[in-house]
Amino acid sequence: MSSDSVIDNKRIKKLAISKPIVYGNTAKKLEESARTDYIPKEHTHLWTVFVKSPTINGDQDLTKYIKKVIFKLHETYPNSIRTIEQPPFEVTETGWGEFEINIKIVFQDGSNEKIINFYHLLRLHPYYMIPNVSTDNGTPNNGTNANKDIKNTHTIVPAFKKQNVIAKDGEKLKIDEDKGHVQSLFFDEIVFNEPYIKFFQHNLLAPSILPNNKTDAKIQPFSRQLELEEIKRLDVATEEVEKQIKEYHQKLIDLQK
Ligand code: SLL
Repeated sequence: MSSDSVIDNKRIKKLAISKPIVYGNTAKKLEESARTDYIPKEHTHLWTVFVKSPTINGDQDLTKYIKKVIFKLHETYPNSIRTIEQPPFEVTETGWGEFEINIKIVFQDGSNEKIINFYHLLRLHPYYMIPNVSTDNGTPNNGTNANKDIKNTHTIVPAFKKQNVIAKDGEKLKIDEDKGHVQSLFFDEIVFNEPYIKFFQHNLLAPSILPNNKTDAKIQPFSRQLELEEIKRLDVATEEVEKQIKEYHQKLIDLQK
């Protein structure tokens, strides 16, 4: 072994590189007329589940470090394990039901990174879950006109027409009820902790640049502009909370008097 490869196989201590990633699904209702011989009558939706890059270079960036993505569908699907070895890392299918899709991201050889394993709930319908919040009298607040789910810890509420809503855990849910379109997106980051020098140099070194503006919001709604807008909203919210704390603090002092 040459001294070069000994160095190549060293990890870079204390370095963490993060790469942005977007995953989720789009779905649209299938008109009955569209259900041809190839599409069974009971299949009500056409959907695509994907892992993609929100950066300017898009999936070209992803292939630097992602070798393949494995989507495990519900067992009602034939060949339910779908391995995608080149971009776009996606699976398009038709079906009738929502289910958890298991997604595994496998990294390029030489990275020595463990497989990332997670789940995405395939969304076909314009509904989302909100956690039940206890009201002052201790009874759970189920919202109006809402159905309770079995565990009674979440309430299912219809999402508003044509809206972008942040549902639970940062899910970006986009709905166009008239057209029967639903989009459920998650933005996340893959963190490479103490990467190998060679892998870092060949596969991770190029910066991952988010697009500047929202012009391509239809394809992927994550951009530096939106990030800045969100930071501003957070600043406003923080200020408001601080103001309220001060007010309550004053009230408390007055009451004590
Ligand atoms: C449900 N627990 O009952 C879920 C299961 C399964 C979805 C959903 C079938 C596709 C096919 C399909 O859409 N499965 O027949 O090829 O809602």
